[in-house]
Amino acid sequence: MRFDILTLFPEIFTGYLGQSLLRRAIDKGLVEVYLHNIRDWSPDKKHKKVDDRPYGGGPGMVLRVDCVVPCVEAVQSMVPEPGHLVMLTPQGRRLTQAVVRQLAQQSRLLLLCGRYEGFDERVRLLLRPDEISIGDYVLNGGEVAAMVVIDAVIRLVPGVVGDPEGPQWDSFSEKMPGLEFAQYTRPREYRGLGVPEVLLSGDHGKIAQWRKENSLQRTRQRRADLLGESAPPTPPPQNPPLH
Ligand code: 97T
Repeated sequence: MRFDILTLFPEIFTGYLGQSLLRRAIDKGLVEVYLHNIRDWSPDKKHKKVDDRPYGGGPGMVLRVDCVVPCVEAVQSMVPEPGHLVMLTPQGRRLTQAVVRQLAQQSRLLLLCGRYEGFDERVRLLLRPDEISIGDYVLNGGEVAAMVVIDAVIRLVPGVVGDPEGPQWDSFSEKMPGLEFAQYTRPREYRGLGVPEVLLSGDHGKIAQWRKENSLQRTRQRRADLLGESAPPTPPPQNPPLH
């Protein structure tokens, strides 16, 4: 799978791209990642300006259409097969594991990262990108959101995650509609806290049963919405501390 990242800040990605899982996927030839600096397509040959003040006034700067559109077109034509264009934006459809699965079907993704007050509206009209938001909060730019997309998508590329059974059992996958069960490892006791006896029993049937129940109980308590249920009743307020 090929990713082309279009950004004004390619350096933001270098630490992440050196990270072990992604690095190994790149080294194994399963994933290719290319960085492109939108500034390289600025029509302003002297100052390389990529943004300008909004028509109508107001705060912030807007990314210029005559910079972004030529950049996307040039990157698309770097290889014969055009990629699926994703624009990271708070106005996009929300990223869920179902969306991640859709994106993982593509063999090439272009991730367009904006900054400032956003893109000139004509970028959307001309390029018709798949607009994606990673959640209802404000970021300083699309770069962190693009890393979230890459991180979630590469897990579904065959061979990237060591154990091919791994991603199937991730939360939000078909086999795990709810949250993961509680995990324990050594030591057997820490500060008076032990490990559920069943996990030490070696009885795989019982262990599977415990995990299923633990997973369901946690999902009910924390994310009842995932089970199509309403949220659990909120606990009564605690008494204020006495001084
Ligand atoms: O807040 C943003 C600013 C720029 C680009 C993307 C975002 C964003 O994406 N998902 C949530 C917020």
